[in-house]
Amino acid sequence: MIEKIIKDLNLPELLSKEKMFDILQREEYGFIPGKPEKISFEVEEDTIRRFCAGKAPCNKITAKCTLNGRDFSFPFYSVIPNGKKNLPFFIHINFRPDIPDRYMPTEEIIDNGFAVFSFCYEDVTSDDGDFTNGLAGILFENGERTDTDPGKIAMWAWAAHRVMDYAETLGDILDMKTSVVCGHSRLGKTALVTAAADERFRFAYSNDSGCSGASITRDKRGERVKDICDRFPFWFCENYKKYVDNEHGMPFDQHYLLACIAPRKVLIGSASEDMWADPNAEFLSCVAASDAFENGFVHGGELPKTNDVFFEGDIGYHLREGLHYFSREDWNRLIKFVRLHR
Ligand code: GTR
Repeated sequence: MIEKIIKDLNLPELLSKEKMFDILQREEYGFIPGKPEKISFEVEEDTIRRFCAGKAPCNKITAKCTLNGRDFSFPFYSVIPNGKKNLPFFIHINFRPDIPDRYMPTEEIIDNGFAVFSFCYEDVTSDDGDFTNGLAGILFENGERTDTDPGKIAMWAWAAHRVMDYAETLGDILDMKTSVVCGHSRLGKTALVTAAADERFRFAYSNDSGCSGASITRDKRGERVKDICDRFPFWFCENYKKYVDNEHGMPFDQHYLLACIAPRKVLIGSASEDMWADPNAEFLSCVAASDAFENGFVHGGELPKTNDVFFEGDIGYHLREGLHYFSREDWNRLIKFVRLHR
């Protein structure tokens, strides 16, 4: 049944990672800005006093970058269990700078033996059409973009790369082979772009990322390219507008984004009541990207049912019950997937 659905979608065939990621950047997200010429980190220790009862201090770190000869800084946070080595870790791209946060049960993450870094996406650049502030303001004269210049998702992904630059400075405290980037919704889209662009991320987790994220766009229910370009054109490059009401004309679909992360691991999370994102379309992307992975997607051969968990392959999928939200249940499943594939 799944094979027939996939066949009828007439998806573009998988290409080399370089070709696919070039198309995605040119037509959808814009080209991710380059590495900063210079970067340094300023660390404020114990930002939240007695955090986690002293088990895991929370530090606030400022990344100080020079890019295109101009200075740009943004804050992020680390919570790292004391006295441990070789810790698996998350880089969580979040909606808020709060620690803990309703999308980030920090103490439980720590208790599971992980370290966690996070930043608030709007501390990098605003979530709107203003291209004169934050990182956007450093990149563009007068806030004007060409057709392939980065949208906001590409800029938030760039910031996640800078957090990884910091993680690399911590020596044997972290297990660099178990680095996970994760995010919810628009930031789930961002997590996938982050990992597609940078092989230092060994795992990517997209939670309810839907349209222009994990979901196959062709014949998708809920949000369409038109809806997202009407409300959030600034998340993408200008070229993406060409595909409004022209989804079958796209020389790519979202399975390219997942395939770009191979041979590393990807987990896609859906929520049963999130029809705007479309759980079936998120599942179909995993099926369509499967061949790019050494151990492809292992599933039940039918469209997913609530509480299905398919963790065997290098690309995994789960369908949680409930609404559009990054819940503890999602985190617990993500932790399980990472442990299984570590
Ligand atoms: C919605 C948007 C989705 C999703 C979500 C979010 O309004 O249409 O694509 O990204 O926002 O980020 O919360």
